[in-house]
Amino acid sequence: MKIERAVLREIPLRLRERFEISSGSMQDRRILLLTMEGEGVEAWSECVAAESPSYSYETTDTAWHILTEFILPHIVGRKADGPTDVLSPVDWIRGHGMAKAAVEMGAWDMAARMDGVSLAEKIGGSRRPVPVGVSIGIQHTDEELHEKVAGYVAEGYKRIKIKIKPGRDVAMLAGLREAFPDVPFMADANSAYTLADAPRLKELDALKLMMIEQPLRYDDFLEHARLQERIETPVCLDESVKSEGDLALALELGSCRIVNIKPGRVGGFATSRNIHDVMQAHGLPVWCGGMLESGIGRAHNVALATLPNFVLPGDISASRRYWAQDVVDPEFEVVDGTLAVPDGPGIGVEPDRERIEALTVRSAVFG
Ligand code: OSB
Ligand code: MG
Repeated sequence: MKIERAVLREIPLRLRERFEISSGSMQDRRILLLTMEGEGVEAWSECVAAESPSYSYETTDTAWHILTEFILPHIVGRKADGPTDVLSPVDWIRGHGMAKAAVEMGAWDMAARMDGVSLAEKIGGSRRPVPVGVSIGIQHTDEELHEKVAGYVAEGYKRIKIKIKPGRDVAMLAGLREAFPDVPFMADANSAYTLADAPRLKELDALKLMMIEQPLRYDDFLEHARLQERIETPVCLDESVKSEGDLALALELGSCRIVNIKPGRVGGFATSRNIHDVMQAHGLPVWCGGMLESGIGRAHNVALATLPNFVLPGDISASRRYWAQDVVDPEFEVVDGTLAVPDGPGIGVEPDRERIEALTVRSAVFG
């Protein structure tokens, strides 16, 4: 495949509600969208870097820098052997997986469109539809939290993820469990705790959570293993796992029993698939995480979640849970706790080109 031309754009998109996690909060997203043309098709992808370096060291601006200065000039106009070869000229770049993933995932969309098949089919996924959950940011009162949970349960979401931090954890979750005895809950701490908090995290065992996500440091494996030895609630890693090597270490040490795979965090679909396969071989489940994407990134996540070991509901919620108006047509809707997998070519949803053009605050063209 040959990418003849690429356009990187930044668009602002305001979340309907501020989203707060233990490491920061966001409302006004600055989203990078990438369009790549070649082989008679136009491919779309999204870079999931956030505005500030709290979840990851990457930001909208570092991704812009890496993509425009170091990646796109070297991949546009070059003949590649397919999506797994597109980034070969920039193999030397260390880290910056979110910037790299935007190109790699766009190349998969291009390959799918060239074959006239859906992105899900191109990457080998067959689960249809995909089960989904929702992630609720930190709420300041239990009343607000209970109201939100009741609303999402009524909308059919198959599991509810609650963001926690010290001071908004055990008592808050115990209250939720009492009010909603049968709802599948999980908690995500985004690294808000240390091993010294193990006794408090152990109290969560009584609440029968599906898992606790990334309780400890964003780059730590040993302490997660020590914690997992001491609690029954399965530990799920998010931030810590950015490569196959990270996963190997986590499995060797026993740092987790579940992994949240975000294709942007791990550098694209190829590594996502490798992580998926290794977890499957170990008899451990994975699920697809989210980064408050627009419909373009969401379409890529839906495709990934069709792989067989994505047995747990993902953080892939309806467009209207995030945006007053999404940038794709049709928008994503949740029906019976699932999202339909688009079956048109590539990502299978139409980017709203006019609106994207009107929203664009900066663009860079290659080729
Ligand atoms: O830790 O999973 C996370 C959003 C931004 C950064 C980190 C996380 C999240 C979410 C939201 O939990 C998931 C979504 O896109 O719905
Ligand atoms: Mg997380």
